[in-house]
Amino acid sequence: MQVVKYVFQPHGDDRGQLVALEEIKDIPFKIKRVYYMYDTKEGVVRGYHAHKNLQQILVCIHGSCKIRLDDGKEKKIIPLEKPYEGLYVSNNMWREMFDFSPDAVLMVLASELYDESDYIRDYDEFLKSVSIEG
Ligand code: T46
Repeated sequence: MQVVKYVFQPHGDDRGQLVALEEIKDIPFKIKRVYYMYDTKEGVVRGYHAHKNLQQILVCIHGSCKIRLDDGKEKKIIPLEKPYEGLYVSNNMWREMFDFSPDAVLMVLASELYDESDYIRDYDEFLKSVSIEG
């Protein structure tokens, strides 16, 4: 599995840092939705699903967390702890988010609007769908 992590350009000066993200230029898709999670309780694991079409970029803009990616053949754990790093998560990729620090804010840039029918929440169904794909 190839893990695609983006390192964004911080525009730093003596006031501090600013990161700007533009669709297509900095992000490989048009951004249709932004959401973020915060105040995640200790020991919580979120996710446990894949998407049929959705592509996303995950940025832990404050604090830290870990992402487990699983393409049906291989699993990888990717720590996110820098506000200028983004993890690309493609469709057909099982994801779990865990180990959130109490101050973690995980922001997600998404290629599609929210659509419950795009979720694959059953792990066996996910394995079947990726094996059919080849
Ligand atoms: C993903 C990972 C990284 C909405 O109403 N609109 C939205 O755009 C989203 C993302 C969620 N919701 C509602 C649906 C649920 O009632 O917010 C609630 C929590 O969503 P969910 O349990 O799906 O959250 P996670 O953290 O398990 O997964 C989320 C995204 O849903 C998912 O697409 O890839 O973050």
